[in-house]
Amino acid sequence: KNCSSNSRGALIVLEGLDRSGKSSQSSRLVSYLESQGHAVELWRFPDRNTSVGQMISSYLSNKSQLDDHTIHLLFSANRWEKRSVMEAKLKAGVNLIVDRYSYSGVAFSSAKGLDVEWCKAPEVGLLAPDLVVYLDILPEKASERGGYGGERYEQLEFQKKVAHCYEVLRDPSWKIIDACQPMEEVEKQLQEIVWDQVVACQKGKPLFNLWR
Ligand code: 2DT
Ligand code: MG
Repeated sequence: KNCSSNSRGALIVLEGLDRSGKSSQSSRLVSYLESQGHAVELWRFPDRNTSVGQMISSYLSNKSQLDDHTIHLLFSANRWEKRSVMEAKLKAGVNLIVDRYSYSGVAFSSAKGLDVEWCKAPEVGLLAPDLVVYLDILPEKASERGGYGGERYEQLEFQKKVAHCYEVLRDPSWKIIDACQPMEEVEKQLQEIVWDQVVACQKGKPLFNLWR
C-alpha cells in the first residue's frame, strides 16, 4: 500500500435510470472492496435521514407538493450538508460508493424542463467524483423489470425524458456499462473499472470540485 500523506479514498458515483440496478450493484461493489481489505462505505442520495432528506422523501412519495426549482435546491442542499463529512472520509482513506449524485439532480430536474445550466449552478463546489459509472438500460427495458415503487418520477414516459437528459450530461470520462447483461457480468466489469480508481487515489490523485 502507498503510505504518502496524499493517499485517500476514491469517490465513485453510480448513475442510471430507476431499475437500472444501481442499488444492487453498489452493495455488491462495497462487499467486493471490503473483501479485498479496502475501507469503504455505501452512500446514497437523496439521503433521506436528514431533515432536508425528509422533505425530499415526502415530496417523492407525493405526500407534499413543491415548486420544481425548490425541490431541485433541496436535493442540492442534501448533498451540501454531507460535503464536509464526505471530504473527511475520503481524506481518511475511506472509499465512497455513491448511489446517485449531482447528475441525477440535473437529469431529473432538466427532464421537467428546467434549464440545464441553472440546474448545475448549485452543484458547483461539491466534490467531483473520481469516476462516474452509468448503468445503461433502455427505459422500456427498465420498466419491464417491474418494481417501480410508485414514487414520483417512476413512470415510463418521464424516465424516457430522464434518459435523454443523462445523454446530454454524459461526458467522455464516464464509464458506461450495459445494464441488461447478467448481474454477475455487470458486477465484474464494475469491479475492474473501480479498481483502477481506488489504486490511483491511494497513490495520491488530487481531489477536485464540480463542475468540470
Ligand atoms: P432513489 O430512487 O434512488 O431513491 O431516488 N433525484 C435524485 C432527483 O430528482 N434529484 C437528485 O438530486 C437525486 C439524488 C431520482 C429517488 C428519486 O430522486 C431523484 C429518483
Ligand atoms: Mg427510485
